[in-house]
Amino acid sequence: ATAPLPAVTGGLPEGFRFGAATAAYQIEGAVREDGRGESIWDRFSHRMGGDTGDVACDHYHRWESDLDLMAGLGLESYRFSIAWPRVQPDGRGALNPRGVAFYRRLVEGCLERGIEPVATLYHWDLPQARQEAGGWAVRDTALRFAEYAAHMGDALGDVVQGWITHNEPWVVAILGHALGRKAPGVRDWPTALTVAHHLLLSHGLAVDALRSRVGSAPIGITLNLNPMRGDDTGAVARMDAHQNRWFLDPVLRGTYPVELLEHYQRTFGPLPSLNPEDLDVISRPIDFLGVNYYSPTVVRASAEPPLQASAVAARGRVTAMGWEVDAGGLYDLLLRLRADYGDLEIWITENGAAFDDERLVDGVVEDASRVAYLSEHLDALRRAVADGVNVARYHAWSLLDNFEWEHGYDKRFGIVRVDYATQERILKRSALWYRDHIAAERGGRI
Ligand code: GBH
Repeated sequence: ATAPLPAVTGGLPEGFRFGAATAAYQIEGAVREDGRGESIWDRFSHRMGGDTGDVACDHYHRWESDLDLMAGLGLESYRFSIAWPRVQPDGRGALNPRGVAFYRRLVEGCLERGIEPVATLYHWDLPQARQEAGGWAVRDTALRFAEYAAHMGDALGDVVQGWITHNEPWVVAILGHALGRKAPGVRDWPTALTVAHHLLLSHGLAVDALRSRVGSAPIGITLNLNPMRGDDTGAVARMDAHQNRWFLDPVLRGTYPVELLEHYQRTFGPLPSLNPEDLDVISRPIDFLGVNYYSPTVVRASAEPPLQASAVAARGRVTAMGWEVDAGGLYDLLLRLRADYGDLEIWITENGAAFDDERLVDGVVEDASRVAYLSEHLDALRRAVADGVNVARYHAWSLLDNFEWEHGYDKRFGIVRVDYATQERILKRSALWYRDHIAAERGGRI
C-alpha cells in the first residue's frame, strides 16, 4: 500500500514552478552575528531548555553552497523567509544594513542560478523588543509590521519575485497564544483571537505597503489548511470555521465566519480590537493564496472548550509527527477552495513529511516513505489541476532537515539530510526522485 504511484507528468499550467521551502529561524543559525536582534524564538527555545536555532543548519554561512545544491536538483523556485530581527533588530526604526545585505546576496544568488526567489516576511520570529511592547496582542505591532514590509519592498523589491506576508497565522495565534506550544508561549484564548485579528490586519497593511514597491511581483499569504473529516457535521463545521475559514474568509471575502464569531463572543465577550473597517484592509486583493498542506483533521464532537469539537488521533499511515498521510486530502482541499472562493491562483507553499525510517546506504539516504509521500501528493495536485484548480507553484517542505520548532532536530523534514555534527549535506533518495520528476516534466533526460 506504500508503493509510489507511477510517475505522472504533463498537464501543468504554463509558468508552473517546482521548488522547496525553508524558514529563517529553522536554518540560518548565526543568531548573534552582523547585528541581528533577538527574536521570540531565541527567547522561547532557550527558556524551554532543549534544542535552539543558535546554529541550526548554519545556512547564514553556507547559503552559497545551499543554492548550488538547489540548482543541482533543478529547483525552479525557492521560498525562504526574512528574519525580521536580522534586518530591523528591534522591529522598529533604522534597518540593519548587514542583515539586509545577506538577503540581497541570497536573492541575487537565486537569480544567477535561474531560481525564482520568494520571500516570506514573517515565519514566526518576532523581534523580542516588539514582544516586550505587547507583541501581536497590541495593534501597534501590525503597524510596525507594515513599516517593516515597506522597508523590505524598498530594499529588495527590484529582485524578489514573489512575496508572502505571513506564514500560518493560525499557528502563531492558536499554538503561540491559546495553547502555548510555540513562542511566545501564551495560554489565553481571548488574547489568541486578538492576535489573529492583528496578524490579519498586518497582512492587509503589508499588501498595501508592498503593492506600490514591488512592481509586478505577486503578493500573497500562506495559510495552513486542513480538509475536515468526521461524521458529526456540527463539530466538523466548527473546526473548519476555526482552522480554515477564520483566515480564508476575512482575506478572501472580507468577513469573519459569523456563527463562530458569535460563538466566540458568547464565550469570551466582545473582541475589543475588531473594528469593522479593518476588514476592508484585510481583504485587499492578493495575487495568490499560499497553502501549506500536511494532513487532514479528523474531528469529533466533544466537551472541549471553546469549540465543543476536538481532533482525533490519526489512523492508518502516519508520519513521525503522528500526522496522517492522505494525499486525497490535498485534492479535496484544492477542489473545496475553488468551489468556495472562486478561481484564485494557488501556490502550495509547503508539503512534506518527517519519517523515522531513513538510513544511509552507499552515500545516499534512503527515504522511501518520503518518496511515496511526495509522489502521491504531486499526483493529487495534478488531478486537481486537471479538474480546473489553478495551481502555480509547489514548494516541498523542506529543502534541508532543520530546527523543527518545539520538537528540535530529531524530526527530519528535509529532502536533503543535514549531519549536524559536520554540517554536511547528504542527498536523500527523495531529492534525487524530485530532481528526476522535475526534469521529466521539462522534457529533459533523466
Ligand atoms: C509548518 O507548520 C511550518 O510552516 C514549518 O515551519 C514547519 O517546519 C512544518 O510545517 C512542519 O511542521 O496538532 O494542533 O498542531 C505546520 C503546522 C502542523 C499546524 C499540524 C497544524 C495539526 C494540529 N501544522 N498541525 S496540532
